[in-house]
Amino acid sequence: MTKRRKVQIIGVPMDLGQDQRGVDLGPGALRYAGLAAKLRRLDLQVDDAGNLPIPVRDALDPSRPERFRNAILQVCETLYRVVARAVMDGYIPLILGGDHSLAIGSVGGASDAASTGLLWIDAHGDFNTPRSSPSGNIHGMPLATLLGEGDPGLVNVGRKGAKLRGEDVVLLGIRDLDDEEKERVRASGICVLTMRDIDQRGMGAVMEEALERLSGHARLHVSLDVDAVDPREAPGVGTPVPGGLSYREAQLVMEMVADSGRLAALDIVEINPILDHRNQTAQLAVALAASLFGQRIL
Ligand code: 6HN
Ligand code: MN
Ligand code: MN
Ligand code: MN
Repeated sequence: MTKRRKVQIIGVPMDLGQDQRGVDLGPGALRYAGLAAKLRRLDLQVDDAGNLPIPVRDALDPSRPERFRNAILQVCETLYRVVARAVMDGYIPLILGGDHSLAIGSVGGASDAASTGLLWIDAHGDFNTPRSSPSGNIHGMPLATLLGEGDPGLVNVGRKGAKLRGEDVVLLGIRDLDDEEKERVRASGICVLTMRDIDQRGMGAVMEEALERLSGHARLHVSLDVDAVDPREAPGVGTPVPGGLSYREAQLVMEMVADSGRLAALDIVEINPILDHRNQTAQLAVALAASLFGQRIL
């Protein structure tokens, strides 16, 4: 008999990495959508660790953007330790955002003790640095940061230097890269599977390639930016981009990762309940999480 899997939910209501208000409400929206109950029905042990304390944006001086950066750095340091501890205690950490800048802490922490492959599902590449970024928003930089590029303070969160190499990462669902970001992604060695690849080859074949690319890793971290899904299915996001994953394509990604038996950590980020309709986007994310943790149609 295999040991019953344990999941630890860690809420990170952080909205400091971008401009659109409301993404800090994501952890609540996911809980109200029945996340824990849904996973418990899959015979997982689910422990909710509550939310990390996050500085309130309105209490930080907006004329000094470095205060946002410093606050993000502090949150990511804490999240790194919390996630590393969860893994040490035998949990699959499930991190609820908040914006995607939290991945600097979560992906770092999940790879603290053992090497981890990363499947980054997103409309965007999140591969800017402070130099390349047109917006200056840190949620557009976490993947570059994890590969050791950009702000040295953020790069050194948790442990010094890069947390992953390009070959440890697959980007999936991509359809919106900034001009300089495109060059940077191309030079990175990351396997990029864009919406065009999915259109042309179908999601099944694309996911086979993704898992093959990550086959050297016994542990996979899935970082799910919900804006990867088409805005018709997932309207509650701050940076929607048309032409995204269909409901079934997104489900197939989850089902195929589940079949691999290698899921080690999950981030669900960028849900903005203020922009959502009746919590539809959080409900979608809960359905995707259920598939990722092993729910099957038959
Ligand atoms: N996300 N590339 C744009 C930027 O501001 O750097 C958008 C980033 C979006 C980030 O959705 O996590
Ligand atoms: Mn995105
Ligand atoms: Mn993202
Ligand atoms: Mn609307």
